Amino acid sequence: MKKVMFIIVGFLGFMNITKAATIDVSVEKPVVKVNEEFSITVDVSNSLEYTYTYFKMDYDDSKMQLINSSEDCLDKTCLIESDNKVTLTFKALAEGNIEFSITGYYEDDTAADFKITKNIKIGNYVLGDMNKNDYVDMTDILLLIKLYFNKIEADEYYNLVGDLNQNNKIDTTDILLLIKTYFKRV
Ligand SMILES: [Ca+2]
Ligand SMILES: [Ca+2]
Repeated sequence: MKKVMFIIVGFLGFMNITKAATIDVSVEKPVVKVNEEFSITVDVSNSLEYTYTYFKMDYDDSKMQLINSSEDCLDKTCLIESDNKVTLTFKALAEGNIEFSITGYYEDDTAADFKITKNIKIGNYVLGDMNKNDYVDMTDILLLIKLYFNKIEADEYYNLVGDLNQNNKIDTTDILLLIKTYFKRV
């Protein structure tokens, strides 16, 4: 009997852990260029029992700045009551690696028992921009395909901007991601 109780308590404990991980944070691009705008989406729609009423963000505001949001945000605090998704638009201000984190808060101002951290890299190039014209175009796709098949010579710049999935090599996923980026833009 004792054993069964332990199993039940253990299972309930596991359920609680699963429930806690309910805020989803996705960053639009792994690398952005200085002055480029990018979005971060905070999504609680997968939450089994949504109870957070607001969340607080933490990031270096000398490197990125919030310029727009789909919900009310003030001083890095955003309401997330009415909608299950908040889209935040930022502008990259200076080069560097930024830690962006979010903590959910309950109505009585106590913090939820977790924090989500994402890394954002602000560089001096547009990801996927092989021909250096500051945006993703058809020529970039062709150049990346050529690079993949060794038809053009690899260099530091190509390897940097062509690595869309950030795994330190040029692979077919990079080509697919660049095609996706291109069609999203046109
Ligand atoms: Ca380009
Ligand atoms: Ca890659």
